Amino acid sequence: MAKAWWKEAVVYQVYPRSFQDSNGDGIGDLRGIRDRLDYIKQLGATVIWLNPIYASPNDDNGYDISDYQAIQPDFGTMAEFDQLLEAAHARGLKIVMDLVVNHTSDEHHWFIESLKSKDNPYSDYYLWADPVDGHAPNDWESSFSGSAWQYAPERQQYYLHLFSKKQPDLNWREPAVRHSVYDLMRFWLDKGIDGFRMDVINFIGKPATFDNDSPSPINMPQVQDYLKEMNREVLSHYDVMTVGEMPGTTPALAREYTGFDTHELNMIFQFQHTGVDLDQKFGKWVHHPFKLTTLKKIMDRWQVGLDGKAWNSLYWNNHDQPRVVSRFGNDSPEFRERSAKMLGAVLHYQQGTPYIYQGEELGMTNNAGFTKLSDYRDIESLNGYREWVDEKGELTPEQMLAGLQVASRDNARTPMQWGTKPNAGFCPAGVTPWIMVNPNYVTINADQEVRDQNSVFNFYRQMNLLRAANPIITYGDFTPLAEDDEEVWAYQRHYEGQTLTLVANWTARDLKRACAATAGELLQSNYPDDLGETLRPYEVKVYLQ
Ligand code: TEU
Ligand code: CA
Repeated sequence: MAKAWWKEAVVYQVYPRSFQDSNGDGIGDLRGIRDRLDYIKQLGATVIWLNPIYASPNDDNGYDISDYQAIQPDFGTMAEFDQLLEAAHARGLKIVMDLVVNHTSDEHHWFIESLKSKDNPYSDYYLWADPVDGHAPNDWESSFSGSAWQYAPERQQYYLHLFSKKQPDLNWREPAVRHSVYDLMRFWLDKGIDGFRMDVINFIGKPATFDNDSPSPINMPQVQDYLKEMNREVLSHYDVMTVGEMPGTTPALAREYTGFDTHELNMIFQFQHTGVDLDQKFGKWVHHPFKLTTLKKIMDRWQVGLDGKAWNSLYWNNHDQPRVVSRFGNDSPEFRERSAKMLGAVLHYQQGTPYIYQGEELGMTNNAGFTKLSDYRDIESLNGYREWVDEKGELTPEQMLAGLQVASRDNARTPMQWGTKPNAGFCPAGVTPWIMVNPNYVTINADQEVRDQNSVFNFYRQMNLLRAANPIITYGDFTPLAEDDEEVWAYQRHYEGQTLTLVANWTARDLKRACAATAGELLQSNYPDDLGETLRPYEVKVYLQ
């Protein structure tokens, strides 16, 4: 398999709002990120992905962009961005930016113009449709509750918004839209950034007309034409990495979007594994226990299905997902660290580029103490409550609040826990952060974990060092083991005559398994010794032979 720097990368995701406040307004900022670059370097990550930092009215925390070539004032200035990029590059760290071009903010000047009339240069920049019998053209729903159509009296038409009504969808059929996007991409690439994470990029294809028989606007064939054009026009002229965020994809689709010879993207974020515990009807607001075999089968299909043909991204967490140690591990004081390390190893020793979401390397948890609706900030959570409790009345306030505690995106958005100072060192004492700090910062924080050789942080650091030293971790192929086991996750990797074996106990009990027997040199484990076939609670062992 051809080598590439983005295959060997370890990406650290920074959610700028919640990373480090440098000027005492309770909001993380670019200076704050710059001040913490050495921490990211020490962890052994090689690439930083920044969530959107562009000018935005903040209806969806920056995913509603009003100017792609300006910095959100809360975060700083363009000069500070340039300094951040330079400081990162000086440390050998690359920076990947979020590219949000399925939609803009309704306050972007393209939309302001588009709204004015049906015959101006921006009229067709968005997806406008005439009312049908006084109603929206079809029954599509927004990801953030309610209809995906909003009536605009100015044009006496509806516009499409697959997310908030302040996030109108762009019309990619219009060449001027595509070329405007390519221009803004070049603006950032010419500054020297190292790639893009592309927001819901498989949603950009849309049907030419809208009615109730319109095909789903996800994974339409046009998406591939647009991505090939984008690659030809822009990406192929730079040495950058690309990762497309793509809900609703399968390994077969991923082979098309990211195949080594298809000239679209390097890798995608898929969502099959993050769907295992969701409800058919209520989605993320009602959680179900899931079988380990279901989760393993999904991951195995991606591993085997892409091997040699396309490239996987590996993630448990991001700014949209609840904290993995609370979701798939065990966040009780007894098992939090062990299970956080086990989850990290199970993910990072698979084939693909791993993504670490800020705080994951500390084993940060859900449940910051959000008990009432006003503790939440996220539009998806607030709209979800309105839909299921206030409008449909199908969940009680207690049920919905319980659902939010488990699944709200705000679980991942609480401030980074740097130390034991008030506000966890995220912002100065006496300042109210934009969202609550998890009170467990007193025991879970970076200062302590960096010093403690047995911490989750140092386990992640060790994984990154081992990856850099052992090409089998990046390039080895993948064979699942113990596929029908409901308690143990095990697999092997092979590369140039070497075999790497991982065995992990997903339970809080001792287990005995033949596949856990010593298999070469113990490369990494979350216990100080090796009991062979006996696996202790959440034990993970990685052997190299
Ligand atoms: O998310 C897209 C997406 O489909 C989901 O993960 C969604 O955010 C939600 O959690 C479904 O329950 C991307 C961004 O990552 C997200 O933060 C934005 O809100 C969204 O696009 C719109 O730009
Ligand atoms: Ca600030």
